[in-house]
Amino acid sequence: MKIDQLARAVLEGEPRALARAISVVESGAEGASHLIDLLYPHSGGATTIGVTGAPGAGKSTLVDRLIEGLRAEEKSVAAVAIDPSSPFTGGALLGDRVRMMRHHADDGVFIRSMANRGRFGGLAPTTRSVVHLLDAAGFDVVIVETVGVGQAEVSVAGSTMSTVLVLVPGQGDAIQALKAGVMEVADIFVVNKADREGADRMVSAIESVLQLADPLPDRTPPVLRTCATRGDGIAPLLEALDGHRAWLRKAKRLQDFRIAAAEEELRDALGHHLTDRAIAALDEKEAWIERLASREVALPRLIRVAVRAIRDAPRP
Ligand SMILES: Nc1nc2c(ncn2[C@@H]2O[C@H](COP(=O)(O)OP(=O)(O)O)[C@@H](O)[C@H]2O)c(=O)[nH]1
Ligand SMILES: [Mg+2]
Repeated sequence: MKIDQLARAVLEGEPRALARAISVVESGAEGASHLIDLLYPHSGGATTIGVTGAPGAGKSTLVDRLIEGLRAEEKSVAAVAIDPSSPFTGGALLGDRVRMMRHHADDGVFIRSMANRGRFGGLAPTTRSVVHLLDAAGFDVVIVETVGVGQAEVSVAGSTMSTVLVLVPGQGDAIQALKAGVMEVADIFVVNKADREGADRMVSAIESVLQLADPLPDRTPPVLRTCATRGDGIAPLLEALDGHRAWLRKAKRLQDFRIAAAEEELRDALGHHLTDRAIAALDEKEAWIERLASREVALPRLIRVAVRAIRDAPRP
């Protein structure tokens, strides 16, 4: 199938075309840029939600419940997991296989796991492009599951409209460590596994850190309790997500978010693109790195050499 045909099939919501298009984008195969060029203008209509937290916090189980809740509202949902340690299917094998099977048979649901290739920031290199693609395909909601608790890991926060940080009882230390920066990490806090002891203490720990914010922001993230395995607390979570979106739509915040997300995406992609090109263009790369390690050359000079190498390299 030609890329133009593939793009058309994606826009028509053909599930097999969508799976192929994602593979093209993920692999960076020939045609990936063209495909993104064709589909990106059709994106921007979806609601995007990031779900992040430590491995095992229950993110996939929670996403599964969110899908269920959103389907009940007749919204179509695409979910991408960038957590090779526990993809959706893994959770399904351990847990409620039948429930996931139902999602798989549902045309209004698309689920995909992606490898994050060791990238810092919790996002696979091509995740943002895949989200745009799912958005262009017409899904009402796109959910991205990523691993991370600290600020540095939660780069997903910049790329989805609403970010949910999933914590579990006993993770109070993680929250204390974030201190005042905790506001930037999440729009909604969820204490999952509320069936376990210490959920209330965990909620208080988060709330007390949120109160440390100075100056007080115009919105304090809500702290909710869920038990994803039982499906408890999902309706309030969906309501909180609606509430956050309503807040974003006021006072041009959504537009500010889109501008900030676009800049972050550009910086991220450009950084990788230029790094790859510089490394490819650099003559005797290993020798330069050895010289850097042995203090024969300092970083500013090596950067100048690399930039010159890009400039002098033949056009790709
Ligand atoms: N007790 C309890 N276990 C849960 C809950 N939510 C998820 N789990 C379990 O925690 C484990 C990890 O869940 P998973 O969704 O794969 O976590 P992820 O790594 O964050 O995606 C699984 O065995 C789930 O069944 C919950 O609310 N209570
Ligand atoms: Mg998971």
